Amino acid sequence: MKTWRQTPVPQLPGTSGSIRLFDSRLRDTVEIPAAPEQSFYVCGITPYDATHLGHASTYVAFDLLNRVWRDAGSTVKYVQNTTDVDDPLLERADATGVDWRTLARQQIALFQSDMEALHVLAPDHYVGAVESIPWIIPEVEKLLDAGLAYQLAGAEGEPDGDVYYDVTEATRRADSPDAWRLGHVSHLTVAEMIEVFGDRGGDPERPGKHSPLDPILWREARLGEPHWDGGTLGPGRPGWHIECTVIARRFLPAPFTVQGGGSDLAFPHHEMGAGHAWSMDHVPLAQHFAHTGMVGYEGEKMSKSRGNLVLVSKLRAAGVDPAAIRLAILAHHYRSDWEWTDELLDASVRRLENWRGAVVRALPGSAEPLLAEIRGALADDLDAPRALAAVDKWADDCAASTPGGAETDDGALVSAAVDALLGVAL
Ligand code: 5CA
Ligand code: ZN
Repeated sequence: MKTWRQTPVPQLPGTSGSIRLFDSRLRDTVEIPAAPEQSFYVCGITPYDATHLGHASTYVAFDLLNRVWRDAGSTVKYVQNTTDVDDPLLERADATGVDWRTLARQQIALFQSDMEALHVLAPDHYVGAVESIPWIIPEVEKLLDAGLAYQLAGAEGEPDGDVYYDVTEATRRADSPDAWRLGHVSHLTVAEMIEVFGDRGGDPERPGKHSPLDPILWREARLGEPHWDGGTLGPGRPGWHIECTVIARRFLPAPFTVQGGGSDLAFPHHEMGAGHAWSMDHVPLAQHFAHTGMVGYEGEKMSKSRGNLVLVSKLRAAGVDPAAIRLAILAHHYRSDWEWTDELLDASVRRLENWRGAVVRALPGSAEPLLAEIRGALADDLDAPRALAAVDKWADDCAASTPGGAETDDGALVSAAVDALLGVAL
């Protein structure tokens, strides 16, 4: 699938070095050494509603990682999926009387234009679930052959043959310290997993499953549902976790450097994806797992299913500068949960004006130390709020000392640094 257009990234003098990143699997901050190549996969949207600030905040967070790696001179391989067939999309299409393909196409286009406006660098591969079906089928067949997946007989009115991943069997066969076991990524207890599984796309109550936590790999066609030829699996469509596992492994090295997404994806999505990958060939999916905090609005997690959304496209249509939206996001550390407010946006608009004003009155010799501070803050677990505070201080110092005029060399360097590292065009 086509990805979005990318704004060019200015080259800066010097380079970033290694980066410290919080790894949710290891529950610790780890050092990721600078290397010629880095690779990451960030779980993409399910395209049934427009991009909200929560999505945007997750993609902006991982965009910082991309920018720091590039600044360190690495070649970065970046893959993102879009879940362009899944229950919520089909339900929304049904409820609104729109063809599910049309809905997906419209929302993907809107998402991509939002990402472009927010200066999120485009992935090298943007891959849909539908286009990955031919790659998924053989992997499900292999899991069945290996005895790590099983088929269920359908209850009344349901077809036979839905394929489930057997988490108990996969855990039982974990035979090395690197091996995936249930809880490997999320560290939830089984009781905690069961509690949230149903709300996060699972079906813990389905009779006949070996464990309530077994996730679906292949869903046999139901009347009126889209389906594809599944070879020995029968006509149907893929489960959610296997989609990302297969796409990631097709386009990235194994293991790749970082698997990313919101904290709501640690379980079951990244947990199960890591399990599927290990079960396929005993190679871990990713070296590190990183998760962003949840953005809330009016007291609750912003989510398409709740409908408490602030849409990037609506803000843009109302004339808000996307750079100010990006600054509002960057004002929070990516791992914290935070609330969107109108005041936050107002403050970000003022901050942007302040920075733009300072570029034309930059103090001689002020740019290099600021560049070092921004690099230092981002290398420390992507501490964007610290980077913003450093630019604020620089802007205030400049405003206090010089009367203003044309952009100086220092102004140009700060402008390039803020653009290249923070993705904010001044
Ligand atoms: N298609 C799957 C991933 S394979 C999916 O979760 N789609 S989504 O549209 O629901 O979410 C897209 C991304 O935005 C995910 O990484 C998710 O964790 C993140 N996300 C969703 N809601 C929020 C929120 N309120 N705050 C921060 N990130 C969020
Ligand atoms: Zn995913």
